[in-house]
Amino acid sequence: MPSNHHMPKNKSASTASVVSTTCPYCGVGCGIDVHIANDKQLTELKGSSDHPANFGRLCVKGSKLLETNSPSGRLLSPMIGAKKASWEDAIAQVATKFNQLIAKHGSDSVAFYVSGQLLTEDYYVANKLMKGYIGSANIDTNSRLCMSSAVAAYKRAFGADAVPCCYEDLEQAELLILVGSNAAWTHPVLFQRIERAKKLNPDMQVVTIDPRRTATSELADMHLAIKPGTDVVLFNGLLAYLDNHDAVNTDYITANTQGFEQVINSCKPWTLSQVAQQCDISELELHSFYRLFAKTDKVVTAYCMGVNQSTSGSDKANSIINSHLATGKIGREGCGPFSLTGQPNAMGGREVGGLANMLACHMDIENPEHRQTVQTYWQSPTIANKAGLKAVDLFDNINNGKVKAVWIMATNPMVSMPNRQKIAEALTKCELVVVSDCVAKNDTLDYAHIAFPASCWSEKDGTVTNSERRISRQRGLLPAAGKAKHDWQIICDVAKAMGFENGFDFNSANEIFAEYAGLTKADNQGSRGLDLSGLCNMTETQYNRLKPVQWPVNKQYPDGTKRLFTDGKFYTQSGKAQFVLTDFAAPEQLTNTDFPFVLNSGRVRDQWHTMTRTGKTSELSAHTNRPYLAIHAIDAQRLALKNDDLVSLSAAHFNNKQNRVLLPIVIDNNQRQGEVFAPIHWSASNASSANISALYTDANDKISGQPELKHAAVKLQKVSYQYSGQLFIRQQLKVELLREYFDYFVTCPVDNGHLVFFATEQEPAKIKRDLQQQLPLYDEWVNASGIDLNSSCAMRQGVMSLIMFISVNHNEVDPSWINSLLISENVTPEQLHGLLNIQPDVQFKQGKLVCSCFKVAENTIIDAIKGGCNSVDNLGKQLKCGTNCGSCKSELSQMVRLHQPKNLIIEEDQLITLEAVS
Ligand SMILES: Nc1nc2c(c(=O)[nH]1)N[C@H]1C(S)=C(S)[C@@H](COP(=O)(O)OP(=O)(O)OC[C@H]3O[C@@H](n4cnc5c(=O)[nH]c(N)nc54)[C@H](O)[C@@H]3O)O[C@H]1N2
Ligand SMILES: Nc1nc2c(c(=O)[nH]1)N[C@H]1C(S)=C(S)[C@@H](COP(=O)(O)OP(=O)(O)OC[C@H]3O[C@@H](n4cnc5c(=O)[nH]c(N)nc54)[C@H](O)[C@@H]3O)O[C@H]1N2
Ligand code: SF4
Ligand SMILES: [Mo]
Repeated sequence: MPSNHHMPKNKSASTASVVSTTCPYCGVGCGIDVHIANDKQLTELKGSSDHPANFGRLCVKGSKLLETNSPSGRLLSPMIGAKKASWEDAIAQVATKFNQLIAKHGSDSVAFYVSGQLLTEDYYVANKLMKGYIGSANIDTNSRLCMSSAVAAYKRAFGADAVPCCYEDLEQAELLILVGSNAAWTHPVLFQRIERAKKLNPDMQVVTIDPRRTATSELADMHLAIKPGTDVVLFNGLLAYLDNHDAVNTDYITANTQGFEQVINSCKPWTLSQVAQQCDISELELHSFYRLFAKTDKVVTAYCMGVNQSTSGSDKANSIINSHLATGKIGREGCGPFSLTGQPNAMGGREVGGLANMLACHMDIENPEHRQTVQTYWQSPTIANKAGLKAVDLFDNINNGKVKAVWIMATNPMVSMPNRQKIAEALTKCELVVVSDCVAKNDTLDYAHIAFPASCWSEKDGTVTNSERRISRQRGLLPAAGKAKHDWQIICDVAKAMGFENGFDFNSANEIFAEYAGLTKADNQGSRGLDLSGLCNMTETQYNRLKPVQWPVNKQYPDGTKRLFTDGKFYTQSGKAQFVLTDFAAPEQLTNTDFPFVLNSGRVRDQWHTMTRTGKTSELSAHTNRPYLAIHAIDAQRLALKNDDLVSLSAAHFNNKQNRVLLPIVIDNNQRQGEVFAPIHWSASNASSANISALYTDANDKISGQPELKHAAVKLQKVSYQYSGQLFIRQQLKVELLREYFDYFVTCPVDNGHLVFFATEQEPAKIKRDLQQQLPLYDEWVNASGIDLNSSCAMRQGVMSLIMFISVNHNEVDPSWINSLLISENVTPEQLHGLLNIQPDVQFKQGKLVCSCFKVAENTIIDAIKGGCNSVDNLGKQLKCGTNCGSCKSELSQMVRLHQPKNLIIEEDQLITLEAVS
């Protein structure tokens, strides 16, 4: 039992305890208190009121962690091919093959591709094995797709990958600019903190910069819907404006920075009218934004994937940093350029050296002294002396045969890397593909020769670092399921089997953390900000009790450090921050007459990445139960498309029918014309053709290597099938089977089973026959057919187990209605009649679910608004929606704006914007 890893807050009798841990999803890094009964059952969960990231709040993903923590779908045993294997055999095979390849082809013939969802301790040993023992730097991470531009920009400007700000700065700012961030959905608890700060300080201004209007823009006083990819122009223009209007801080520039002259000269050509034209926004809007920045003392610019995932991602980030350096809006309360990290431990990975172009603990591969420091500390047989392959290049080199074995941990590159076809080819060719994952099936596991079962949240034990440099403990609450082991254990076992007994003889996460903290101290003497010398010699108990703390933690700052650069000193050789020249470059994947639409991509509120965990529960699937392509009404009209029509998407480089992408459209004027948006979450594991990664090319930022995942050029073609339908079924059908039956499908969980949306050319009678054959235990089939409709129900041992509608006119029914009848043992004749003829009971005409916590749906909310409920607060009072996790509040605000009889809120909004301008 891992009970010695617990930090019980209270223990009553011997049966119940409460343990504090952290959420495994986003980079906000919320603390969570979990109630455990009898050391084995997680009974209740809530936000830790004393965790400085969230002070008790949780978003909907965090608050549903217990619902997604079931053992179903877990990988419980090592696998060699399709067969269960012993740990000994699986480890031995991996170690032997790695050693053989290294002996024959050199250390660069093998690689690790890891993840910002590993804990710091896992990451540390993976990096140590590759760089200090195998002797290659071929370890890269999915953070390449996520944070690498932000890292490159910080390093260029500050001499270190050091985030200057803390969360309080977001609340203390008088002007908060959110660039390429949909924080309302992606950093929901931070967003709620911002919302609250704005309420407490009505003078606080929020500006969002995003080609799309999003849930986040609901809070904004000003939204700049810039043309995608033009952020550098916007911020270079800002710098020119600031200089022209005496709004730069000359004292700060002189005392603490270098390179201003050159940069300002390069920005001067960006006049207001030129910026407005290039960014495709009005001069008036632009001017008011620039004025606001110039006149406001405390400004935070927070940015995320709309900035990083671009061929000019590093320059975008540096153009933002330049504006803050020029005005001295950094290193003090409520100020700074603040890159929001996506994954729970993207920051921890950056700390230990998880990227191919860094060494460890913020030391550089190219620096011989740093290499010496690390090798001496590790007492390792070797040390990598040149940068390894970054993600895109790594898969290229698997494809060209130079890299012959890859070990993928805690990431699903088949779905998340651009150019899916190339990733598939690489993994097919690769002599050895090893995958460590906690689930039994995802698109990448399909290619694994050997799969290792990893422990997951609630079992894993170690530390993570959130967006504000805060290290928190993620604690093991339960023993690992089945034969699963912790990632660090698996890595150490392989290392030992490869012959590296000495460096990997760890018995606990604490031992690894101690070694890591020691390395941050080695030869540091203030030269590196990442300094954990204050956490070096923790006992097991101290480690287990570790309170969330922000690095650096050292003699000078024993309780950690909120804000960096308060003294104006940076980690560059001169100690001064560097202005960086940032030239505007258009995205690489440009539209043309054949491929006229920009494809933008991103996240939906309740799903996490490739859905291996959040996709398990109906509660997180109800908000957005299928993938979609959002398109402006005018574009839709031009293509004669209406809501729910299926379109096939293709890109110039993409000519593989098997990998085609087929999505239903949603008309949504929050897109700019000519631009479409699709969510990233769906894959071949749950849909016929919804994984959009195939549409993006390898285009990536020259400096950071981060792929351009927000800007592809695509063509849309309407695709029609004669029939479409919904199949509700108790048991999950294999996707391979669904692929046989339907031309298009997507499957999601509902409370009492599964729902498959589908479209097909196959005749309803044939589909029914196939299903009957497949499901011999489903008896008592009843059918009805009308002009539009075929419906069928089937019972299994007297229980309603299958309900299917097939429609010619593509009509749909409300899933919650059907769900209420599924698994029912006594469906009345009236209900059956209603079912077969699609006549739902009145209470099931509510539309889409908006509030997942209290299950409040769209039409109920609209009725309330029309009935006079004129604010989010009042909706909360009347319907409870938005009053628990708050994730839906920005949508509620949007709905109030849209449905309120006199559109009062819009007028209020405009007033605020006008005030800001004047
Ligand atoms: N619900 C949920 N939350 C998550 C995650 C999740 O999977 N689900 N994942 C986490 C992770 S790892 C990450 S990295 C973060 C990502 O968090 P965000 O970056 O906030 O989320 P995205 O939806 O990827 O993209 C943000 C916005 O960038 C905009 N954008 C596109 N092109 C441009 C451009 O050229 N300029 C500008 N200014 N904006 C542009 C898009 O329209 C989009 O609204 O979310 C984290 N949080
Ligand atoms: N087009 C487009 N593509 C994108 C993005 C985009 O915005 N647009 N965003 C990019 C970004 S920012 C990111 S971060 C990536 C994310 O993409 P991925 O990292 O590929 O997505 P995940 O679904 O989080 O994959 C994590 C895998 O690790 C497993 N796992 C979870 N916990 C553990 C654990 O403790 N140990 C082990 N061994 N396995 C575990 C999960 O089951 C899952 O299979 O996608 C990128 N791809
Ligand atoms: S905001 Fe939500 S997903 Fe992010 S850490 Fe907090 S609870 Fe988890
Ligand atoms: Mo990310």
